[in-house]
Amino acid sequence: MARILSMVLAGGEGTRLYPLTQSRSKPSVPFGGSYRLIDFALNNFVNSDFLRIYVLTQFKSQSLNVHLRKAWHLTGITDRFIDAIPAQMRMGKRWYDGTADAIYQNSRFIEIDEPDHVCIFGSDHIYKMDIRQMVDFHQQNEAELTVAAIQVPVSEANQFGIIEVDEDGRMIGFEEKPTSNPKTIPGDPDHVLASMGNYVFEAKCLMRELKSDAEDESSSHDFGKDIIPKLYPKGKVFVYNFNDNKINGEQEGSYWRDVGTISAYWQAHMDLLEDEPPFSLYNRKWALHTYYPPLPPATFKDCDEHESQVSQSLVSGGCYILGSSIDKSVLGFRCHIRAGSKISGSIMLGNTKVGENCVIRNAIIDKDVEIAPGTLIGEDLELDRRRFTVSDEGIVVIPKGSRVGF
Ligand code: ADQ
Ligand code: ADP
Repeated sequence: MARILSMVLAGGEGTRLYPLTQSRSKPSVPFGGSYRLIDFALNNFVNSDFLRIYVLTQFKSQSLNVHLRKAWHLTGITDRFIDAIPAQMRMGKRWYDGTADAIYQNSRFIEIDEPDHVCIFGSDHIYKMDIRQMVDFHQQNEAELTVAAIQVPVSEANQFGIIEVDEDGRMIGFEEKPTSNPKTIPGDPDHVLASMGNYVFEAKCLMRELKSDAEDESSSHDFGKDIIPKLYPKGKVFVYNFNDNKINGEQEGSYWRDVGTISAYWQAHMDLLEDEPPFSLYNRKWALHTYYPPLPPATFKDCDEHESQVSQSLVSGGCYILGSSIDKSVLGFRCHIRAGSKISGSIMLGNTKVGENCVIRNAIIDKDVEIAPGTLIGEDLELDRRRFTVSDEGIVVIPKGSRVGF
């Protein structure tokens, strides 16, 4: 068995998710009622039996650190760890430049560990991947670098590294976020092959490339912008097709979502609420670990003339729904909704208090928000725009700790 070290890039600022990233980094943003974005990448490693993981943090990392400590603390067995590494400025007094610099500044950990291969993955996406299959593919090809890839619509090409591949799976072209004329998939002008930002490197190749990149003053020290474009013409760079990945022998539909914008974040929650969700939370053989606080079960009660009605929704522990209706919504821990309120198309990140007779539509409500009785949100978007962030699609976002309507 080859020795594998995993490094998860978890420093993303997540500016397009503002205000959800006002006090936490993007990987720490809550998702799906009980999870944080980083949980999906970490579950992929842990469920693939890769249990030696460094998590590289940078911006606003305290919320992420707390979550890692509570949810992902591996104890007792040496050589199994999930360790957060804050930026340590070993290579001079500066934060990380690009993603390659983040790894380079921590290359001492790779030297000490002496792995054969290093998995370098992002932590911003919702997906399931059995990483063993990608590492097997990498080893079979005796690749120096393997990049995971997925087909996306050509209209999204400017958000990704766009790959060209030959029939043996070898990379023969790569352009980071092309602004015009992206190379489409042969025979399919509507799609491009996008890098998922997940890499398996042969360790010696990685160290060599990082060192030479660090010495190049013109480089932005980024895997997508610098390392891959330089490496593929000279080295053995292969492309792993995510469509080939199976979870416990079954195709899980190749669901992979960047929830980097408010609209994508909202839509990915709505995906969870479909009758047959394209991303399932229920596969017991691919359990999605996270931190679950000690809370009572969600409670639904009727009161006076108000019945509680809940449909197409996910409701987390500690929620208390009293005589109100919840439709197509995701409620995080400890949300209390009072009589006569109607919640639809909304996401509450946790510890939300909603007073009597509120109407809340198409909203994302961050933690610790209190909403006064009779408040309308998502009904009059002009009014909401004056008070809150409202996305182009009309999703209203209420920042953490707000008191609304008092
Ligand atoms: P981007 O979407 O631009 O492109 P990037 O901002 O480089 O992604 O972030 C990648 C990962 O690294 C994320 O998980 C992020 O949180 C983390 N990260 C970013 N800056 C960091 C830093 N300074 N320190 C630590 N972690 C950091 C990349 C590739 C594209 C590919 C897309 C797929 O460059 O080729 O298509 O990801 O989403
Ligand atoms: P989250 O909203 O992401 O769940 P928490 O409320 O659990 O974050 O906070 C996690 C940690 O981050 C706590 O130690 C908290 O004190 C710290 N924290 C949260 N917000 C801020 C902030 N704006 N500035 C400094 N520390 C913060």
